[in-house]
Amino acid sequence: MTPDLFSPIQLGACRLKSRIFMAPLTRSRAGEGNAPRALNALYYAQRADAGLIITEATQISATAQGYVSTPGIHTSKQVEGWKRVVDAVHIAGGRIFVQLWHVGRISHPSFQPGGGLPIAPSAIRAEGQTYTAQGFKPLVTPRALETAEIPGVIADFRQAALNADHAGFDGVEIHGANGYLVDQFLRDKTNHRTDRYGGSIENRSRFLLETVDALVDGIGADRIGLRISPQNTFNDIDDSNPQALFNYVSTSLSDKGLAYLHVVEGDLTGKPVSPFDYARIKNLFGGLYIANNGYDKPRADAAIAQHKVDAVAFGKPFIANPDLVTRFLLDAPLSQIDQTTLYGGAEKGYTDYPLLSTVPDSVTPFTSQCVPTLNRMDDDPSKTSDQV
Ligand code: 8OZ
Repeated sequence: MTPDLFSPIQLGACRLKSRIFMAPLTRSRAGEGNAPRALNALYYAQRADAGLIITEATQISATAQGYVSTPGIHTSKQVEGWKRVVDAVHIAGGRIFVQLWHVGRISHPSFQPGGGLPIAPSAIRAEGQTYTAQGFKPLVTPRALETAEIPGVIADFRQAALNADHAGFDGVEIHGANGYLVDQFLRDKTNHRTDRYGGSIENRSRFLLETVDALVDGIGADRIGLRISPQNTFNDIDDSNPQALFNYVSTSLSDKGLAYLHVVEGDLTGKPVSPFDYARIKNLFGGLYIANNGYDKPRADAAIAQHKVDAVAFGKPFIANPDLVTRFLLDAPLSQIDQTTLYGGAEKGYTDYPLLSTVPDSVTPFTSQCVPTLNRMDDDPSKTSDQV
């Protein structure tokens, strides 16, 4: 049978009910201490019909934040908040991965411990602004990480994955896209290092590959996905040869057994892009390929039927349509997003988008299932980091 968006799929340890995934979406509505709150649990539970939810980008450490009110997963309060989100999604029959994020240079001293400079592979300022508690502020020239500091940042990613496991997440997605820290190491516009983390493609990929290995060691490969955006120039990032870079990354990941590779295709800024062979990335990686950026239902179904992609992550459609899966099934019209309520605030434009008023008895034939977490830490506090 030809697969389509509604064909179940095995993703790592999870049997997912459909190939309609919810893409990570920054909404800047975390509670006190950047901890998820009841409102966030409701928002995600409303969208639990997705085959898989990938949460909004979530900072892994105190230096990882770059925007106001984004959630973290490095304090005990944040992990407790996420537990409630995960439980709500599971009770509603959904499955959920958390996106692990370090913004690198896309930050501001007001987010940094002691008001220090943001960290990055190289001391190169990004053109642009970020939204702080005091409004929009220009990005600053970051501080280049010392070689000896890099294992500590990788350890923060690993600890965040362990914290995610503790919160009950079905898995994690490494945010390697959109010009944040991992992407800043990968691409040659932002990485001018002369140590073993800079220069050649192999060296620029080292930070990502060491991070993947640390997470595999922590929670197991089949619970780890990676998001990349080879052609994206959002956040003032670029590369002189993205095809060669991401061919190497895909090949290097091919024997690691990861759950999936999630690819933002094209450029989020809307700039025209040069030809790029995404099929080659899929083939070299060899595992599940999740596509994202501007897909609608017909295009997604066609790409799945032609085996160009295994699943599609939908972003904006999931903001305005908590029942997107039902609407796709019924070919019902979609609500449009309200641009003014994308970031910050509370219920308005977040948990108050309408559902269809009439829904058939059974729209999702079964729920997604994951095998019990293999490496779940028990409740012995000595097994958790001092951050949790
Ligand atoms: C929009 C606004 C703030 C952050 C990304 C985490 O691009 C983001 C983001 C998007 O991945």
